[in-house]
Amino acid sequence: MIHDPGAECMAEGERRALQAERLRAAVATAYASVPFYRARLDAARLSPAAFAGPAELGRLPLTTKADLREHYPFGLLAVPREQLARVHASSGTRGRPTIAPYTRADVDLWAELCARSLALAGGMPGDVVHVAYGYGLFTGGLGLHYGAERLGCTVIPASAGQSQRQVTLLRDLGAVGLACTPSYALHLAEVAAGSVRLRYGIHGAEPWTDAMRARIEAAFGGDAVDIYGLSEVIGPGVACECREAKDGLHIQEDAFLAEIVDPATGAPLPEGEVGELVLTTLRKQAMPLLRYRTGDLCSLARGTCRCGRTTARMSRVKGRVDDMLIVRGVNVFPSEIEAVVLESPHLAPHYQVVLTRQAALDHMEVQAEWAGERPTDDTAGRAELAHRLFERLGVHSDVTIHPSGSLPRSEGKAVRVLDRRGQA
Ligand code: DLL
Repeated sequence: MIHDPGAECMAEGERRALQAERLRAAVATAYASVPFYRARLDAARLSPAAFAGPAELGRLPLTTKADLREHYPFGLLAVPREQLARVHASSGTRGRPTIAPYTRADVDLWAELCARSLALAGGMPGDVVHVAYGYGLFTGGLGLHYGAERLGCTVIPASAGQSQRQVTLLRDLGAVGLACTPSYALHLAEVAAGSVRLRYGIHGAEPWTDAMRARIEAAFGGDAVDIYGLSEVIGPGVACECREAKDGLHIQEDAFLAEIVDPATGAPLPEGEVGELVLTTLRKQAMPLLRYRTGDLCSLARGTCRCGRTTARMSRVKGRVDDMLIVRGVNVFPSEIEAVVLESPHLAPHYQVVLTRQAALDHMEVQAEWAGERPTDDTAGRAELAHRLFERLGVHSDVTIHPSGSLPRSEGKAVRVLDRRGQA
């Protein structure tokens, strides 16, 4: 089921024209209502009246998280504060929170985009949808909640935590859809031990891999799709995979203009290349963002999808620009470590990476967990994992494999990396 075929299956030319019109309007509004953007555009000698649209996108200055921090909390509003219906905030723990303000129309748009996402996952009106993303300032819980209501579902606002009770509710209330982070889905799967069957899961807010998808789908029996978003831009619902193809996340292009740039230089990259995702909001009122650097690494693909949608698709997020680990000079993404760990049927889908410095050299330890009984002699198992990690990453790591159930489990975004290199 496609929730809004008009928006999601638009002909390419028609979409380009719509985006051009909305982009020009967004630039004009930002210039007229946000002093920060007026100063930026003036400095770039760019007059909204003369702005030609997407062809000239590269002339618009990039906006960064630092700009948001600098104008904390309400310095980038394009409407009077009284017109805000809601404020969420990012889950970041470093420094000031990043504020996500919404007008009533923004909340409405967000609900619409999350309804489209649930439909992408295979959701239908009448479904029981269990939302186990955190409720509160984090956008996951309320975003999917409003989306499921908009689609006409029965929503169970479980929020995160109390996993045993979650499993009881999932079973007793007959949920067919589960919304939570992929790491929490795996934990719930463990607690449910095969007692919960689902039609679909809609998982995001942190990077994950196809190997992890396979584990989640095997545990619950349904489709597990990837949903992407960030608080600053709107929350979940910016993009979502379709259950038919699971081949990239459909970007809601009537609401966002997506580009990929070189994270080092900010220069636009050709289609298909991996770089940093940059988003411009085309319909947001409270805090319109022009060319916002998400910090997320992915690539874009165009063309009609098997599901019938024509929207551009972003690849899974490979990691964040600032999450890339540099270990002895080698670039390492935690997602690559995950892929290697999950290739082994003897290991559980839980892992952690600990970085330390030993004799002035980076030292990486990968901690994994046995899926079942620990073998009496685990030397071969450890050597095998260390070898496969070296083949994939090009850098040596020590491997520890803990007994089943001993690594920490996450209820929200999983903490995969403990970087202790700065500590004495
Ligand atoms: O995580 C919004 C969200 C909630 C998305 C529920 C999906 C589901 P923030 O807390 O502001 O918002 O964090 C945004 O999380 O820039 C990415 O780095 C990361 N992220 C979000 N979705 C994905 C995903 C929410 N599907 C930041 N894959 C983003 C990988 C993701 N990373």
